[in-house]
Amino acid sequence: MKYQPTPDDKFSFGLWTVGWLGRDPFGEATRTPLDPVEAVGRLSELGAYGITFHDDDLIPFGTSQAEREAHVKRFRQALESTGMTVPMATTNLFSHPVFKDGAFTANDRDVRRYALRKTMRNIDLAAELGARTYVAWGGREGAESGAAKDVRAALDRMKEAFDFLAQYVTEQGYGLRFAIEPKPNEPRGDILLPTVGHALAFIDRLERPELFGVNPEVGHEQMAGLNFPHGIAQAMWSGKLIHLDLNGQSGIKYDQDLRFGAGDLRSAFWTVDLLESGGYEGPRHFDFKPPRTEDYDGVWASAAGCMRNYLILRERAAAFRADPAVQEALRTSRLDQLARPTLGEGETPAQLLADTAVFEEFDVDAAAERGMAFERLDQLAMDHLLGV
Ligand code: 3MF
Ligand code: MG
Ligand code: MG
Repeated sequence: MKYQPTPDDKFSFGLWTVGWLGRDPFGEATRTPLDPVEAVGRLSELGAYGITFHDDDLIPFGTSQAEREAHVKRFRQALESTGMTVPMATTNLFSHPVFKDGAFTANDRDVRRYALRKTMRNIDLAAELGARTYVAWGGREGAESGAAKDVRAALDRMKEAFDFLAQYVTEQGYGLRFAIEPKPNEPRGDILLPTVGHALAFIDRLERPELFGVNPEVGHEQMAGLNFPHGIAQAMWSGKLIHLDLNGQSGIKYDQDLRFGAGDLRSAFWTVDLLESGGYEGPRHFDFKPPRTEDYDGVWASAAGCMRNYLILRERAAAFRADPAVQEALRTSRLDQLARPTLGEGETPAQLLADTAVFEEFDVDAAAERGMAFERLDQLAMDHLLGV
């Protein structure tokens, strides 16, 4: 069947996505709790290969040690019977009121130390279940007012936490890397490491940067008015795109978490084009929320829609790249020239200065008159996207 996902497509979902009960700031839950075991089974039937979780999605906060083991055992059995994997896990450092001022950067030192222990405990479980990526979204690391957070001190504490956790996974011999997930705001008024660019710059300051990458989310970059494909392209260029959260967003507003393909469809097209042509090999992970209007039939339809839209866009992007008219248009727009180094091999400043064709004899007006032909190129993309 066309657009039918298989495990080779590497689609994964957070337990908290299909498991979202529909509680929002203005209304109560519209759905009843979903058993993680059922989530594994349903997602596997739909064609996903992986499931991801926050510690508290799998083992409710405050569970005793004995009960904890029972939860893990049932989950592991579900994984084994379906062949589903756990490519990534993460920590909930935002729901419990203790984290109201953040976790790794909370002003309260005891809260920061507790957050480290909570994270270490779930890292152990992640490693045990074979995860390769550990995501860190600092949802409450931020502030609503100026004096409340000394941002430079908070970044010191953030670095301290990540350096410490990197030391822990290294000492334990876990084959895990961390992926930092940026978000500009919500639930805090302003969140630290708000965009992919901020996160990349932060990673460079860590003691073991090779153990870190980013987990960009479509809607998070778009909430900041940024171009998602450009953000992940820079992460790829830096060798730091190790995971990502795919979903849909319509412009600068609250974190909509629509299913992938909803919202900004053109951005979704370029995202898939880039992932597929740029050599990204990680999971295609969906972090979306089936709207609270939906019952469970709607939840599974929404999850299936994420994967279906990805596969449709993958086909359309491949057709775009393969089209001889597109290849010709790319040349007309001189993308081949952009791929060429600006300087000759080993060319020195003195040699460039001596080359009069570059400056003294360069016909600036003629160069300025050349059209770039981007509109024709973009219309070809549009035609492919629309399937005409
Ligand atoms: C919030 C998010 C988070 C993160 C998750 C880590 C609850 O906007 O996107 O989902 O993705 O905490 O993966
Ligand atoms: Mg989000
Ligand atoms: Mg996310």
